[in-house]
Amino acid sequence: MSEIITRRKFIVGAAAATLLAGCDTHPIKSFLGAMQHWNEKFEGFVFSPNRLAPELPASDATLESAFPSYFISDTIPTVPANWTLSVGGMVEREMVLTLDQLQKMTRTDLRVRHHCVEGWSAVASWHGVRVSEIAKLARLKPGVKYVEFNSFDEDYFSSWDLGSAMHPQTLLAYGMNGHPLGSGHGAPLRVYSAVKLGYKMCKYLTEVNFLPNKTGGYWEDQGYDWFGGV
Ligand SMILES: Nc1nc2c(c(=O)[nH]1)N[C@H]1C(S)=C(S)[C@@H](COP(=O)(O)O)O[C@H]1N2
Ligand SMILES: [Mo]
Repeated sequence: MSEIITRRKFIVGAAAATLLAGCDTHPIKSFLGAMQHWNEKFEGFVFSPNRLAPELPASDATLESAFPSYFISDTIPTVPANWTLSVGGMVEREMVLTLDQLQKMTRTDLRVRHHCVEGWSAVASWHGVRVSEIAKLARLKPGVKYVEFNSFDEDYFSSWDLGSAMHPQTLLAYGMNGHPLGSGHGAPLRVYSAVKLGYKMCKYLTEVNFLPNKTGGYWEDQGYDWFGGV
């Protein structure tokens, strides 16, 4: 536990490095405490499936070289050979999907601001498949209430409420700014969503599991707000 907590997170990108210099503690925790209250109060309204977050024009995009890459391992995680995405849990149809299969599904593009609790934000355009599309193909069994995303770097994971995962602006993204996702940003596949803070959006995805129970998350288990709504 303490080893995990003291592990230094790495951040790449000149702008981010400047922003975070001398910022190894988590000043955001009190902010999160305040947010939790806000989330509980507005959750039902904010995550109504009909309510879309406003998307931003291309002119708002952050220069990609200035978009921070933020990951917990010491070096940039690289894509394992024969990478696939497993979809399972309480579903009628478990699936093992290749990147090629994901890229042939209905594509959704999304440009909204990314908010990291460490104090930076940035804008890019993301391209991928809605999680709701994956759920439709897998056919959820009754009783699914949560979705857990798992990653191949250091057992990073995060669990989400089903409503946020099914939101039309929650994607499994394989592209960024018109090109395939780079290793710094979660290649080959990551979660990107208009409705969650950065740490909820698992990069380097390996599994999506539809579950009846709530699990935690890499940062959530260390005190970050579980809901993590924007
Ligand atoms: N697998 C994995 N996903 C992750 C992380 C990570 O370290 N590993 N960091 C999270 C945090 S704290 C943020 S802010 C975003 C950063 O995404 P970016 O590197 O594309 O900016 O990824 C999130 N998802
Ligand atoms: Mo973050």
